[in-house]
Amino acid sequence: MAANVEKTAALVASGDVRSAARLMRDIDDGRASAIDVLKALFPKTGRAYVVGITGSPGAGKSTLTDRLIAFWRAKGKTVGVVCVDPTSPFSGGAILGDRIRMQGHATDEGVFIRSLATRGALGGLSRATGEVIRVMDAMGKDVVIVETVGVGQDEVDIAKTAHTTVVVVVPGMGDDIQAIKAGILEVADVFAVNKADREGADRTVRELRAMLELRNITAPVDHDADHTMTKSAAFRAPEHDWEIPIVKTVAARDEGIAELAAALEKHREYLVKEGQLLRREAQRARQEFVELLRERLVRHALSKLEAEQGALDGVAERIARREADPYTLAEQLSDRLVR
Ligand SMILES: Nc1nc2c(ncn2[C@@H]2O[C@H](COP(=O)(O)OP(=O)(O)OP(=O)(O)O)[C@@H](O)[C@H]2O)c(=O)[nH]1
Ligand SMILES: [Mg+2]
Repeated sequence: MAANVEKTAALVASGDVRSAARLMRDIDDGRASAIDVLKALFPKTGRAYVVGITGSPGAGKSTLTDRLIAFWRAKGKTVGVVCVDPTSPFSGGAILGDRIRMQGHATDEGVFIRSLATRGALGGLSRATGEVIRVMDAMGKDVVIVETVGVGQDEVDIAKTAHTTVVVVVPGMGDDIQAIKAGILEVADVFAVNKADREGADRTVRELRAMLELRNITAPVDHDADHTMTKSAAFRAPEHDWEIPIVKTVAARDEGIAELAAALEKHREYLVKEGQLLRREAQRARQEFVELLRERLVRHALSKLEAEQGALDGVAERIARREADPYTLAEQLSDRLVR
């Protein structure tokens, strides 16, 4: 192993903020040296407890995160935060908001905050997020919080890779509660009804509870059943006997945070006791491994193609002109790759 790789890995593992920040930049830029450091760090990871916080824009995710940081810091735990914002690659608007919301911890050495937008990383946002989590884990952070705006499949996937996922909802959605994307609801291990200072919080709690109960008693329902039922059926099967808690919070006033943290802790204990922690890790590992493999194989295949048939653009043009067919080309190439 190159001496500088070893040195960087040792610095990151000792919690050095500057080395960690540089490594994360290298990861973003897709540098090969970053992979070497990640390899060296890998045995030092797997200790952090990863919490995903997701929900609609403006639900109060950053404010909640800020309060959770304070709560855990008071208990002597170190915290890493990854803010993932796929929605504003240019303005960085939400990320700016995230940073402002958490700036009280900016000078705390026990807190490391990092933002990620769509930019960068070859393997996409979810892989970059996984790697940043891993760096924080290697740094020795006890808890890593991942904040994502729950708007698309990408973010849902990211949230799913956390040990525990909090879905933040706000009152006043009234009848629209079924309209929350089933994809987001299905990843919830814990619900936070934030902005509980607003009218309708209890109603939202009741609606969520009714929805969860419905989920527990309904087997998959036909698509032509009534709308509500169809949505509920889309939820993932309950994980054995974990009852999804619903916690009311007023993040802006630091209320309900201890209760939320307690619900998270209870879920962590549940995961450990039921062997689910490893299962979730394996799920994440599987996804990551296949992605890595795909990326490498495609890169390998394309360089082989270029060596044999010229640049990809030329090959594509021949396909477009119907001088070659893509099926045969791909078949031949992958056959030779495997051999
Ligand atoms: N009334 C009320 N307002 C809150 C509460 N928590 C957060 N807010 C406010 O809601 C607004 C959005 O809060 P954020 O924490 O930035 O929400 P977010 O979900 O991180 O937003 P994005 O990252 O942009 O999706 C801010 O103005 C907060 O002050 C709460 O409990 N009650
Ligand atoms: Mg935010």
